[in-house]
Amino acid sequence: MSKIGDLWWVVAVVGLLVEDAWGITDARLVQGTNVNLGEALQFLREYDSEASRICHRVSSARWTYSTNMTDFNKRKMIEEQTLQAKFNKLSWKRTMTFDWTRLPDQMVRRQLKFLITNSRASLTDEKYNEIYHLISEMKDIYSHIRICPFNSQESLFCDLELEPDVVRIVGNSRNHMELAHVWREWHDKVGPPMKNKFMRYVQIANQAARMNGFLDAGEEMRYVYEEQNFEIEIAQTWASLQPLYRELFTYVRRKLLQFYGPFVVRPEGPLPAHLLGNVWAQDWSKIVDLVAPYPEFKTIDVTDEMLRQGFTPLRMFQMAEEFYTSLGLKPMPPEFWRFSMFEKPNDRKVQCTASAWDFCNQIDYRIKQCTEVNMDDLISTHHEMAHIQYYLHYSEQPYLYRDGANPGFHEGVSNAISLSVFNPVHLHRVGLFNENTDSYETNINFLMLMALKKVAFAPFAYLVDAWRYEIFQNGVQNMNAVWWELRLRYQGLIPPIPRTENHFDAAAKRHIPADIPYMKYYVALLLEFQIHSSMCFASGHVGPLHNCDIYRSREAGRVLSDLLKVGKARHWKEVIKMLTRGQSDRLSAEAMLQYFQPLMLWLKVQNRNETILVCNKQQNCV
Ligand code: X8Z
Ligand code: ZN
Repeated sequence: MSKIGDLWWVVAVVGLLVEDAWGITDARLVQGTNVNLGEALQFLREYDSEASRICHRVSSARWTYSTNMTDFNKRKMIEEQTLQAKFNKLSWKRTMTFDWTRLPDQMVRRQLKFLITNSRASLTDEKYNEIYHLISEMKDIYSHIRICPFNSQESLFCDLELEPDVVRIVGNSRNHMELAHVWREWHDKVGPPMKNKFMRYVQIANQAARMNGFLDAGEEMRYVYEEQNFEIEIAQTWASLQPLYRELFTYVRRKLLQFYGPFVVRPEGPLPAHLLGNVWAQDWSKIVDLVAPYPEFKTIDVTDEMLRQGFTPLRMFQMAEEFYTSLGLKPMPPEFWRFSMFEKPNDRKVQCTASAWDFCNQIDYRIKQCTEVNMDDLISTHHEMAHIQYYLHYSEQPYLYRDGANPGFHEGVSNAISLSVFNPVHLHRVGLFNENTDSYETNINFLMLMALKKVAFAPFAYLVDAWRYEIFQNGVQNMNAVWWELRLRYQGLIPPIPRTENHFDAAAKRHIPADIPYMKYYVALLLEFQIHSSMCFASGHVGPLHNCDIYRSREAGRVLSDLLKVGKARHWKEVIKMLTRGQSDRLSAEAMLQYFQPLMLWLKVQNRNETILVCNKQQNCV
């Protein structure tokens, strides 16, 4: 450890307790003694312009690589990223010379706190490089896994990739033997080769966290939420969602039992994880055909109508822009139209996952999407453009505040917009859906589809980091047993084939080897409905929440832009307070439960003769 590090440890152990503006009592991140406000302001000014400049260079290099995947462009990107990592480490060291908690300016304290936290910069160069390489190696293993198709004896044909092959088979196959085969192949191939690397990664991440004064890396991961009771609050939201999840689960289990029979699905037990239409069983919408409440009523899909009307990718983006300007939000800047990638080019290899980009220079904003003319991609254009709206609205903020109020906000906002767009009432208004949107059966079908996406996702989104927190806290022995304990407790799932500690099934989800936090998706899920509900209230909507469309409501637009322009300048609880007109500052499942209320009533009737999944203390679900 460096000299500074040693000194810091002493100060942290002595432990001066300092209260910041939101009551976080914390001295662990204090090392230096400098309390000169002028110097801190000067440092932040320099940091701001240099960080923005470097961020611009990195995003340009990343964009160039993502839209033209050559070795040369990859090298350039890594060079820029390495420079950025060095800059971050230097900035961290300079920040550590201040005693930020004693500076007499709340905004300065806040920015310095962000600079210090969530960083592995406290590690020696050697360990910093080691953890960086471990993560790259794990990501590499993940992206190079190829699996064998069902019924193939020859390894010659073992060339199925996660995307699109495995994802497509798991979504479309209704042959449980094939599904079990693919499940086994994917999980058996991905986990074991990276298990040792992951164990070493846990060790170093914990060392970094402890040097920063945290108990372990899980506590450090949660610290970005700036809320001491974060785990308790979030557990309470899950407790209130659980009854809805259990009703959905019970209904889906009966439908799967009817389809696959009692040798595959236990009538009153947990569900095997391979039958739900998704590699991780996190989104069940691909099996909507097996579980649709009223199969004779069509589930909404406007793709044919879009094709009939001659839609193009460009027109889909123009339509999304018009959605935002109808709310009184901003049009896309000229650079957006000039430089974005709306379609998959056929002369080069590109990274096709849809994404929205902020080039950190207050001018350049782009979307990259291999758009096809279909309904999913229409929703995606609106979703990605919400990210751009966020970027545009907080562009005047200092660099360190140009982000969502907490890690869930960006996704939460974008998904809240999607709730207005993927919505029979809206699609009717924009002339894409001409069927009757009033029928009870169509509404229940629609809510079921949404529940398969959103309600089914809740326990998974919650448990991924619950698992990570537990591993960081209690160690890496029994990693796989702990994973399946949580999968059973929260999702009611068991593996389709026996597992041991030689397996490492959490690694089947990319965010684990890639070191990407996951709780933000759970937070985003709650926020999505909270934001939707507030905008709907502002727009004067009456009636069920799932029928609310904020299109053309300036009032809803104002609620949204007020939230967006704060960025991360204020604590997210203040932002929620603003959003709820002072009523609450908490993350809450209430809006989500209200949205699904008609489905909940329907499910209760369907399940009246069933044993609802219940887990006892040993986490045995019956
Ligand atoms: O990882 C993602 C996005 C990138 S932010 C593609 N998501 C999570 C997942 O795929 O598991 C979006 C939904 C949850
Ligand atoms: Zn997004």
